[in-house]
Amino acid sequence: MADKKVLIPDIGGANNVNVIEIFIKPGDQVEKEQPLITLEGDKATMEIPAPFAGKVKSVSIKINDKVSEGSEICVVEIAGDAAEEKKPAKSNEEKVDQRFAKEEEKPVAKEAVKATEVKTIEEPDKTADIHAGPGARRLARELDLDIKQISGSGEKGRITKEDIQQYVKNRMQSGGGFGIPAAPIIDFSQFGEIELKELSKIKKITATNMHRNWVSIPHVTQFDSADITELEIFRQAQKNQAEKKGYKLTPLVFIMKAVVKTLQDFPQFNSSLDPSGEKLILKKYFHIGVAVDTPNGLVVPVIRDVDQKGVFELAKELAEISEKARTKGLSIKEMQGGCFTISSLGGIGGTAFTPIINQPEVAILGVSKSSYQPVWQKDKFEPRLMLPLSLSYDHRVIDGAEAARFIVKLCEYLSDIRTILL
Ligand code: CAO
Repeated sequence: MADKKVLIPDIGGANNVNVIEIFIKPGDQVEKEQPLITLEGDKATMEIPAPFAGKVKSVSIKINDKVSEGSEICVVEIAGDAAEEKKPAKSNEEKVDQRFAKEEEKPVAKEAVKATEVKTIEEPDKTADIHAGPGARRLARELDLDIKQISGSGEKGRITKEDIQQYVKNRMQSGGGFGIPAAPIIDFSQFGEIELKELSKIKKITATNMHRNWVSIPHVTQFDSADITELEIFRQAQKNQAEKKGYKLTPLVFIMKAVVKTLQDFPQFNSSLDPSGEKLILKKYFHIGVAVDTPNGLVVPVIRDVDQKGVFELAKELAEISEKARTKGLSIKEMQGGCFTISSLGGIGGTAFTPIINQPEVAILGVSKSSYQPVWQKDKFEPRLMLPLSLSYDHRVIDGAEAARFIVKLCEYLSDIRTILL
């Protein structure tokens, strides 16, 4: 065992060069040529590699120190054989250190300097003005990234390895991982006045989930319309009773009941794909997620055991949970465990939309605004209240014919709500 000082080697005559990165700390085991620190001069940055392997005993410099050739970087304890091997060359300890500095460090350090310089010469226009250490540049090259596209978070905008990792992560999230070119970064202020507004936490989470669901699930949307003329007569007759108790009896709770009945008829819609992609997990419970629009964004509380509840109970629960979602916020538990989601825009308007499946579910129902339509009945057109429905399904799990049968059956139940009792 012997302690060796590691000194700054010949760095091409540069003096008072800034230390911008230190990769070691006392106790670290370093390998020969492993980068110890990064220096930044006027025109280039360079990593100083370890001249030998060993254990770091102490680090003699700190970030922003100014160093020149011969400045001490650290003291490294080298193991028996390595220490012995070096000793015969010079008996004097100081000379051994000098030997390492002059004869071993120099070629490696020159290599490092050379690599940086070559990069600058090879691509003068592309990267010479980019503030990044050789390690970051190397990583960008290995990942085949254009370092000019990456913004640096380090001092003076220097690009760090973490910036590169974050850039890759962002690209993966924005579709880069699917071979889709990342969207160009545009400075909109060149076209007119703009304002930057931070997205709410809910909107950020929704964005991530929606994007993942959209790109990872092969979606197909099947459309149909349910004749809810009779259902509406029944709902109007019951509405006051609910209002007296302080909540609204909207079409949604009837749709929830009809959906559950249809899920019982078509169990593959009440399932999740096993992570292996080879099995279907069929659920024997019927928890329905309902998309709720809140000032902070979209949330999906889950109403549990809808098969065991009546429409009044569901209406009360829906009123309470949507109020909570809009005012106090929901707990994670209140948003977990859903089997199938209903997204109703019926209170707002529109004739159809393509809802995005709420993974790990395999289907979602979009409900649009009902309106009176002329429908051919035997020998004449009659005004019927028609409810537009949009069923998006995961085509890995559900075939088109099954989806068509599901929505047709759902429309039948809604056309004569008594049939859900059968
Ligand atoms: N057709 C016609 N009228 C409808 C209807 C439909 N499909 N659905 C609801 N209505 C009526 C209701 O009867 C109610 O009218 P009255 O006040 O006269 O009774 C009115 O529209 C408003 O209903 P509502 O929206 O308050 O209640 P709801 O039970 O239909 O929906 C909730 C509750 C929480 C789902 C809803 O308020 C909501 O947040 N919807 C938005 C969901 C959303 O953002 N989805 C998009 C997700 S994907 O981006």
